[in-house]
Amino acid sequence: MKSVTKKAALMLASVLSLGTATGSYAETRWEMPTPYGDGTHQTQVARGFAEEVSEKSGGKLTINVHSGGSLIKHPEIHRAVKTRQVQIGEVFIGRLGNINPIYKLDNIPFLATDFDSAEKLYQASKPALSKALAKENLILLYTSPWPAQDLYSNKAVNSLADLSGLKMRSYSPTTSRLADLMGTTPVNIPFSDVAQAFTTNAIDAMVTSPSTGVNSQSWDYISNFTTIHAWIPKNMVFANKKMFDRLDADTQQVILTAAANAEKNGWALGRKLAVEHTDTLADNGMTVTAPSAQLETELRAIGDTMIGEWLDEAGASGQAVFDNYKAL
Ligand code: PCA
Repeated sequence: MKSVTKKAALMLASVLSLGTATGSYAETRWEMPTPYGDGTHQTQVARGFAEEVSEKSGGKLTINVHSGGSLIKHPEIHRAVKTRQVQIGEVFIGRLGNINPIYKLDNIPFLATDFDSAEKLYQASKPALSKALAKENLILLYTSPWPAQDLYSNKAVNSLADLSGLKMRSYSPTTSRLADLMGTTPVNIPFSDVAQAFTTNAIDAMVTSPSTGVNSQSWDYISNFTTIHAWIPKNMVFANKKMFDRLDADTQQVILTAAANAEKNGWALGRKLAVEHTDTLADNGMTVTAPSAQLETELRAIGDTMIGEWLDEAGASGQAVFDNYKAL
């Protein structure tokens, strides 16, 4: 089915099911577009969340997960939930950086590079994140992290000079800025096109998780993996506030509990896969190395620049989040 037709059919089905009384209650269906494919832990977490809601609500609310941009493409998911084309959705937070600087914080390099720090940064930024979403009539349900972002290249990278002039994949406004500061040219490529972009030389390098390498079998198209652990970005799942408010209190509570469980599950998986997937890359023949002292120093200096730029852009509320983080 063409995606527009499929979309229309689903929306019609949603409307019809609202009015269909089965037993003593009206059954509701929510459509949940997600950006990444079934092989990623993010989609597994989303499916677990949806199953828990369907089960614990006794079928009162069914959430249909449409993974890999199959119902709505990643760049459109945020707006689709805002405009109630769908009731709930998942996005990579950093993509929304141009809407509100709080979304950019999710991709700032060398601020929170291990999972303990990333959890603190999340706790420190959560009120501001929820507030930013509330302004758009959205309610934050859960976040789920990716393993730390490492460097993929076709040669050993001992210093930034080794990357000079290369085309670097970017996936958010912040990573485009990072590519600039690294002396590379940013090229925006969605996850689904990464393998092809490497084989057609549209890009020469990227910074992403070992999981994304494993999910796209990166050993087929790239040789080196440098564990720079630059930041730990997150996906978030949010619902349209009006649609949420329409549910009865019990169903709302089922969603909130399932969301808290999904968040726990996602964070545990992120931690676990960081190790497992790095091993998988090595097992499949990629050269996995720790960054040299020089590369590390150069990258940290870029991190300092970007933290400074973010604080300038985010103003007093950004400073408050930053101070909260430092205090934790
Ligand atoms: N994988 C996703 C986002 C962050 C990550 O580790 C991607 O590369 O698109």
